[in-house]
Amino acid sequence: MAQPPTDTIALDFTKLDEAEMFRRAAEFHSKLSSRRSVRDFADTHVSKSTIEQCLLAAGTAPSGANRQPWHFAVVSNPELKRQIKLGAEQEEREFYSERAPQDWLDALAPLGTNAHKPFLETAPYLIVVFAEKLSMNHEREKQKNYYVTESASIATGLLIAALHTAGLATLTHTPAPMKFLNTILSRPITEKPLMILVVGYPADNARVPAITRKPLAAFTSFLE
Ligand code: IYR
Repeated sequence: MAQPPTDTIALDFTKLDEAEMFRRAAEFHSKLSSRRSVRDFADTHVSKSTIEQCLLAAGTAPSGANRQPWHFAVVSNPELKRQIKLGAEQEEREFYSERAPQDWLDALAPLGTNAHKPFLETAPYLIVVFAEKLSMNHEREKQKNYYVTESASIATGLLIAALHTAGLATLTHTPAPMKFLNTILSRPITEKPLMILVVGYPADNARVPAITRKPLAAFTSFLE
């Protein structure tokens, strides 16, 4: 059966000359290359309105069938942050002492990570990203979503870029398993926790591991 025609609108698009295009692309790369995952946070207040603008940027992400299958639980409540820290540290203790194979522990050694996650209480915001496997349609019936992990991950990437552009530090934190986040934050089991984004200012004395990024040729192939 033919699909009914979809409403369309004119695309808002401005064509740039090549020099300007290159300049903007290089500037964006330069801006993003100063982003680092931070594990030492200050407890300095961050304005909610800035976080909201960054979330709006995340919400522009493309998604499977435009279902926008993401939920961001923005946690600044100290008691909830404390519960998340306790839950994450419990998982992490098991990870570091039992679950992680030696090769994984070896791979993490240069980052200096361990089961202690004080930043989960220090940082002003924890943004817990959930991917909505099912959502409600207009008739309040459950409907399956598509490319849920991909869509929510793209939105999260945009969120990280937006927060960095706004001058905030972030950490993607993935205690595994993460089901405890559904319980603490009262999210339905149809939502899969993807990660915790820790957001705030870095501590004054924050240090980060000396890492390098792969050169372009190491992660790209051009088939011309
Ligand atoms: N989730 C643990 C372990 C960890 C795993 C990877 I892969 C990292 O890049 C960093 C940490 C933790 O947060 O300590």
